[in-house]
Amino acid sequence: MTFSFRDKQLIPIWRKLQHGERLSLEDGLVLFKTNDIIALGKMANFVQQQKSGYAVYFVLNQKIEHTNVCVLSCKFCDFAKKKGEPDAYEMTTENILAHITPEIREVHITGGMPPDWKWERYLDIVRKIHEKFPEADVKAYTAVEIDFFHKKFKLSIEEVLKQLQSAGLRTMPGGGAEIFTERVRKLLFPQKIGAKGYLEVHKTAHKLGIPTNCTMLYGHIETLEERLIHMIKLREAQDETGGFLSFIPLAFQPGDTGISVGDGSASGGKSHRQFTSAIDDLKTIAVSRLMLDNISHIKAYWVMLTEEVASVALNFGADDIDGTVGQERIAHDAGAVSPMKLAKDQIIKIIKDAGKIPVERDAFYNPLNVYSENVIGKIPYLNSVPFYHNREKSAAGGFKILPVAPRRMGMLSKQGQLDAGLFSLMDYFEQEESLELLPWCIATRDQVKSVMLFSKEGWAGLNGKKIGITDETATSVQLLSVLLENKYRVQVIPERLHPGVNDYSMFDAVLLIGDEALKHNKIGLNGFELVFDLAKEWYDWQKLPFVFAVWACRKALSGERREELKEMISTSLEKSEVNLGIIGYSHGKKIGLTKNETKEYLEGFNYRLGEQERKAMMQFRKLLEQKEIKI
Ligand code: V47
Repeated sequence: MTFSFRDKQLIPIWRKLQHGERLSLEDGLVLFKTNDIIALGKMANFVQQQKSGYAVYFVLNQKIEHTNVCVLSCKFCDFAKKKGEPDAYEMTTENILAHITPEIREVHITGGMPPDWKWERYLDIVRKIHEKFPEADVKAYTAVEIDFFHKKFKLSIEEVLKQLQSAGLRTMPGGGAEIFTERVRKLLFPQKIGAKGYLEVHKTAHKLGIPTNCTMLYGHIETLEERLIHMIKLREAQDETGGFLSFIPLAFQPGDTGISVGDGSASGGKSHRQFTSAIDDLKTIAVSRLMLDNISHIKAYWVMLTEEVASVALNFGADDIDGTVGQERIAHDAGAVSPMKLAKDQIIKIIKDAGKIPVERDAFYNPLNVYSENVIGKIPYLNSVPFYHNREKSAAGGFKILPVAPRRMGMLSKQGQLDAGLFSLMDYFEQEESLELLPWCIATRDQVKSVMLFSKEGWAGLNGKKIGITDETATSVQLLSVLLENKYRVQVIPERLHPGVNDYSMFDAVLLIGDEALKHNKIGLNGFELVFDLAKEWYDWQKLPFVFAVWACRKALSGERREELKEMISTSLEKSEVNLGIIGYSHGKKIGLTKNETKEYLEGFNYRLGEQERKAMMQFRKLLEQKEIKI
């Protein structure tokens, strides 16, 4: 991709990005200070498209702010009230339930910290919502609230989270991070936890299988360096746990807080109160997309940005716009001019107007519905790159590409929402009646390196043991189950792994696939001495290749569109095959592979469906049909 730079200082940064290299604090400052806003936006959009294609996510959510009574007095907050003040309120669990409707898929709970609530009341809110609305994921309580519970109820942070998890908590919101420097903390929120406390709570949650979001409150007294220090601290934490789902830059709403914007102190008078500028908002979204290379999603929170700025932000690196929200007070009490809620149709319109694909999601970013025509699914792993190389960058072919985990691709196809895709073999088997097989696949003859069982025991020793299995695809799970039952004759206790969380210590073995497996195949997985490559296990046993995924399109797709699709796949593959090391380079680099390792890995696949591959598919199907135990 080429475009012209008016600010030549951006060119070395662009080179780094194209090579998948991480940006430094100094790079971040250049980005923040540039006047070349268009180039900045294009770079961020480029990186976003590598991660999410044309998708922009939203969720049908309801915000619940259960009380505004708070023992803290943070300078930037207009929401908090003291008990007994005229505008103070406290909701009962029944009040809360009355705000939730059956179509809601995420309930986002955060509020003040009142002096007299009992622990049971917080648990009760989560439990009752979960019981009454099991389809809605409960995203509850910020790190600051968790820390408050820990101190007030004398429970460890882990215990607080475990009890909430048993009550039905699925994820945690990112609020309360503010700015991670002690200077800002002392001036604006001296009673609140700082970076260390915030990160400790989030890392503990990740360890327990609770993914979380993270935020940054900007546009008050912080400096640009402080914004970057904040982002880098989050990036380091994400390197450790992988549990952050999204990053949300929160634009400061000045309200009656008495803080003036951007003067580096907390002493501004009311006469200087200002909202952040749209330019600053867009720069902050773009810089966060570029700095936070290991966080999948950047959210343009329309409540604080306004609909107009959020819409432009979708071409400045953001791939999420939050959701319908329902009713919001933290920002509105501080003067936000956005509406209190948005209708689903309005959100879809904003996303479409930005030229993107509206994808309705759950709290874990699993796609539930796609609101666009001509969409093709893309497995987001390195081994699929040869089929799509250069395709994300132009929707010109008429097809829009949606990166999605294999299992979810199968679900969307079942709902009739995809025209075509590289389907996990099990999904193709299941939908054979409505899908037409195309002559391309992802198959291996021997080892695969990216469908791996990391184990504490040899195969025989796994009998009766707990195995963590990936949530992302059914094919590898079924391959494992065939190997266990028919080749090794052992029975295990399978348990689904939580998405985005990588603490596997409670398992005797874990099955990983895709980039995660490839990365750990190279560097090892702590605590798991033995590593089995499932394709090799299959090959040694059956002397056949293994077909992990096949290209297929809807049978109902018109002849013309089908030809366009075939043309797209075959030209992309032909161009890629002569240059596998180069086309996979930046993707490979992100998972720690050298150019040669990437080349060798990609060369290990057969991308065309030949006689042997078809035979292997039939053999696998036969074994599945004979199987007694279903995982
Ligand atoms: O924790 C407080 C911030 C947060 C102001 O995780 C203010 O998906 C701007 O965290 N101006 C709550 N911000 C909101 C929040 C959030 C929002 C949307 C999505 C998610 C998510 C999280 O709002 C607070 C605080 O950091 N805040 N006062 C203000 N005057």
